[in-house]
Amino acid sequence: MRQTWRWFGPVDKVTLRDARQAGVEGIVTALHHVRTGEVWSKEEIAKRQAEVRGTGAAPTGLDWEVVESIPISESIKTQTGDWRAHVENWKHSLRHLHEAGLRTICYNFMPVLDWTRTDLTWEVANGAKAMRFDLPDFAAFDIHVLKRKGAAESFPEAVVEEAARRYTAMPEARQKQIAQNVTAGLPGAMESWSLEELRTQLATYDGISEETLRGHFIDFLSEVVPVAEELGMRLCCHPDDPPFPLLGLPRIMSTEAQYRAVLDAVDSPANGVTLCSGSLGARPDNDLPGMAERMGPKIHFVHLRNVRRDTEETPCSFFEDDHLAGHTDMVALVAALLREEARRRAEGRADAEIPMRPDHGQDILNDSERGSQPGYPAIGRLKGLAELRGVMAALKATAA
Ligand code: DNO
Ligand code: MN
Repeated sequence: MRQTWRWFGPVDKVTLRDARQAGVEGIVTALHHVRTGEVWSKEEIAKRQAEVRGTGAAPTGLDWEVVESIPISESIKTQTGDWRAHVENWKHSLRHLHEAGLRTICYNFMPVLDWTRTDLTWEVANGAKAMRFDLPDFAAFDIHVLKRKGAAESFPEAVVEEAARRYTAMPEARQKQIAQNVTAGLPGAMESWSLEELRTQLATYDGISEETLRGHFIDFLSEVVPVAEELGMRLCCHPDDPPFPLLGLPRIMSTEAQYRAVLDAVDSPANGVTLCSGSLGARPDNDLPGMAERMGPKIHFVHLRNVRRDTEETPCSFFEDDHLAGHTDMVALVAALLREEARRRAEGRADAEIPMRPDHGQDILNDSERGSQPGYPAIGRLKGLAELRGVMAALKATAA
């Protein structure tokens, strides 16, 4: 697998030089500064590409290999307002990226939120800081702080009771912190949303069921996939994180069956999957090595990360464990992905190598002093990548 690394652009506290020292082969980035819905211009793409490559005198030795992500506007997801223009702009961005030589495009179709956690710096036993989703804390926020209508009905009874107990003892600072953390995953969203803003956003999904949202997604894919196919590009959808409904919002990319429905609806080599083991792994019924095996031909990009669930129910609390710890059998998963690559090589495909990146890492050693993006520290990710690299090398050596 091709070892890649997410870089948030020149603002990223983790530099390309750091990435190089972590041993990465390629860069994953996006034009985070372009407003959602707008076209990515050729100029802005070229500028980012040059930044990644470095100058003549100081080349980084790296190139922009995967786009993550071209955001999909809320208008497209709800089919309101300027959504048709946004779809055209998305296609336009694809054409521009193609001209620049980019072929692999990751995106997600999560309404309102990207990844959601209650804690960004939860201390694990050895003192490292991990991201955590705590279901009772999240329920306390949803039911008692946000006071969302119907919130109590969306959690198991025992969680509702625990949430009430926690809320009674919850300092206001913690309530604020959860509210802030819930939207911290939004791309570039360093500023947090107010409760009012969040309520307004949630209201735009009133009456949008899982079925409706899937319909909107398929409509979107029916437009963009033919363009990508014609250009020889690969679109790959990142799963919901966590992979269950939150805040009353529908979630449609959380399970293998949901992926299958969307892959079958718009059948094309350009309609593919970003297999994110950390996101999907928060559900005990997602068998990651099996999913990699069965969806293999459609996997265009891989995020390797591991979570440890507190319980075996869905929804549940979980935290981001070390890459080789947690509940996903990472060795079995990597083995399945390497088998897929071998099949592609046997077919003589030029794109047999699947790009992977260590997705998130814990803050270890002096990571917290850097002020990097939550989940994207230098050393924690370097450690994850180094462990995964070892697994890949060992599996390759024993297969040979
Ligand atoms: C979580 C991360 C996400 C992801 C975007 C892709 O697992 O990988 O932030 O990058 O959702 O669109
Ligand atoms: Mn991911």
